[in-house]
Amino acid sequence: MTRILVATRNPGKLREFEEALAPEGIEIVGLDALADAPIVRETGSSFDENARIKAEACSARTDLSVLADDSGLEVDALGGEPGVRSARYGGEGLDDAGRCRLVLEKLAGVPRERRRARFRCALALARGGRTIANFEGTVEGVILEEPRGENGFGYDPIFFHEGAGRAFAELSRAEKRALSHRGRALDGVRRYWRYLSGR
Ligand code: ITT
Repeated sequence: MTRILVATRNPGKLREFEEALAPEGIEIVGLDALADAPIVRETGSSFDENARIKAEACSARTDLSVLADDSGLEVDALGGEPGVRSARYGGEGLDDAGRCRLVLEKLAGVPRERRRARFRCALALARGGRTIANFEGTVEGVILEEPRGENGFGYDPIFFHEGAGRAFAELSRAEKRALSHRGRALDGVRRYWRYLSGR
């Protein structure tokens, strides 16, 4: 069993990592396993850069391989916002539901054909303070008029996937994994891991 530390404080992300990587024989440990976890400022201007910043800072403090995720929602009609600010959109006072409401308010009156959006996920794999591989995944969708569904986290209730015909928050975890930005990026991690282990 290989252990990888996933450098996230987001429980929704952590669960998705565990479920995608367990079948590969990879055991995920969270940031709690790091006695002096660094406070990382996400100062990068891209998802990729922020994933590297998080992965490198944490991997400098452990012998384990570290995977970090930076992800978010880009809404075309909002010029790509919330983008790299997805987790803090609207300020510290808002929770996931509040951030979803804010996006819906900003899109009030915008017709469906102009509500295109995508989730992006950048993953960085680091050892000893250096990034050794990067992975990314994207999924296209449309922002709904009202939140739908109870599953997932973040902006899942307002993100409609046209192929599935449902909001991400209406999908099971396995269904979301098969379609999502993070699922696709994690497919890259799985392939890389199999290659490294000669499978
Ligand atoms: P860590 O930095 O500790 O990993 P975080 O939540 O702050 O956790 P990010 O800076 O990468 O992570 O912000 C990503 C935000 O984008 C996240 O808080 C959600 O609001 C949103 N997001 C990312 N992936 C999502 C998904 O699969 N479904 C819904 N929202 C998602």
